[in-house]
Amino acid sequence: METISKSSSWYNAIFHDIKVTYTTRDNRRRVKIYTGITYIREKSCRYSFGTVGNLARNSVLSFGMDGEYTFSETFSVTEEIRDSYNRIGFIIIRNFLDKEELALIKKALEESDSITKHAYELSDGVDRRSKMVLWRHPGNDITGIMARSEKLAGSIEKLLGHGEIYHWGSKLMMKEAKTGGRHLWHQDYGYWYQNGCLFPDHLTTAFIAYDRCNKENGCLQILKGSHKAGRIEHTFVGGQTGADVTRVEELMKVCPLQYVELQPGDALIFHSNLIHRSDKNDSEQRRWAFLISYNTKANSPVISTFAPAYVPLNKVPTSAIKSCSNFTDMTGKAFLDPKDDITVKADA
Ligand SMILES: O=C(O)CCC(=O)C(=O)O
Ligand SMILES: [Fe+2]
Repeated sequence: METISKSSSWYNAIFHDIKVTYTTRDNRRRVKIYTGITYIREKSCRYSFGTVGNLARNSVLSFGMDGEYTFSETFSVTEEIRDSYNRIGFIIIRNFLDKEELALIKKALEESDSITKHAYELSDGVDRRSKMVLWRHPGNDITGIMARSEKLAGSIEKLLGHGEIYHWGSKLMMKEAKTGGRHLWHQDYGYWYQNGCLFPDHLTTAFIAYDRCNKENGCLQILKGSHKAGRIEHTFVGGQTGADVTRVEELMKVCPLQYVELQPGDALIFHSNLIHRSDKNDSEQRRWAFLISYNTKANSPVISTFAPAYVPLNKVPTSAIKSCSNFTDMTGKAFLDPKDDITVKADA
């Protein structure tokens, strides 16, 4: 998110879907969203000053992408954040994990093999394989504490607004340099439907960047607002479940494609019907990311599959992440053996 003061030259620029945050003279914080392309000329800039009116003398205007926020100690899910999520199907929270938290997670992922030894690969339907580790329950190690933390689980509970949430599943997506595979266009609810969850609005995923994610190393791509299209038909393509290609092509004409470029620690939280994909990784940069998914107690599956029925999450305070010293004991996580997953073909 770009923060630009009233005096700096932020005019003569083109923005796509911007959010303008400003302070009025009577010190109230206001937010305006301009969808589509906004060309800010010096003139129209005065005009927006005019329309927003009564700007405080030293007001700071923040221009950010629609749905983008920054984490701070005072961060909480506001009505504005919920509105963004419901309108466009996702939000981005920059700096969600700080350097200290990332360094602790590194101990579990790179200084021990207690998570990565459970990795397996699935064909991407073309010529690459996607490497990942899946687990059903959070457990008590640093990655589980993160998933159960007030800042993640508490925020998601508020964002969904459908009562108590629980851990639906976590993935460490290990998109390796030079070899990492693609993910085809899909909705997560395309396969979670098969796990017997009735309401897509009750399911969401936090994609948390562990490495930097950019176009070069296959960052996530999303079709903004596509969650409003409902569930699209999905079929097997290679080892993965992919959304009906013709329907996706039509939706691409009306739902803008957005590359979600993230720095380590940034989080994207997206609706289970938001259509997304990612490219193979031809770059020298590894792209590892966590995908932590949640469901609500009220939406516990009506059939029995490998996916967990409601079990309390046991939230912990955010400070528990930094005080966690368990980087190796993965008891209770229930790592997935792909042979148990009815929505993928492990041997494809
Ligand atoms: O990590 C990625 O690029 C996409 C993964 C994904 O969408 C999924 O596992 O459902
Ligand atoms: Fe997905």
